[in-house]
Amino acid sequence: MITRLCISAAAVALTLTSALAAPENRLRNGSFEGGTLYWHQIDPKKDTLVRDGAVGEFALRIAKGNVMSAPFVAERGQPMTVSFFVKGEQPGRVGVQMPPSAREPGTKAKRLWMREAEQGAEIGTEWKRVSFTWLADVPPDGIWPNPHYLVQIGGHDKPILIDGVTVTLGKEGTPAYVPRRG
Ligand SMILES: [Ca+2]
Repeated sequence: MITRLCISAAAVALTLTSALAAPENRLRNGSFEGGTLYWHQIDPKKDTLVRDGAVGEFALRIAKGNVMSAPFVAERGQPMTVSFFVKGEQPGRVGVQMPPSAREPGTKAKRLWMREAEQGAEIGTEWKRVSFTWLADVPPDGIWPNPHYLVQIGGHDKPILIDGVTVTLGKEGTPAYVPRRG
């Protein structure tokens, strides 16, 4: 009886530790189940919800160009990682940027619309989880005092589907979607 109690207590402690260590998703609506709320640069002619989710029912199909997430709060100077599921309708490439949420400091720091700001991966026609890390190290600016960043994702003008977008503190990607708490 005493042994069993000890094991239970250990199991409870382990569960609590895992819960505390679970990464927090800084993005809202990364699974597109609530429409495209919290996503920007959405053009209804190019960017559509499709019933082909990697997580839940819906994914976002980007026919051309890029979409932008809502700004999220980063930790100044720390690595921030975006992870998501992606596939193409034919093999291709996904390109991702993580610029400051204000255009001017982003451009000045070469974090927006610049080839060197982009990271990417080859994609196929099956869902694949990819992750990319940037340092949230762009200096504060008068018009951009706080470390708010956003994620920009596109398929180099070939149609791609994305789902389960998760932004976490640190260098580790998340192997699955992390629903936003609260
Ligand atoms: Ca989804």
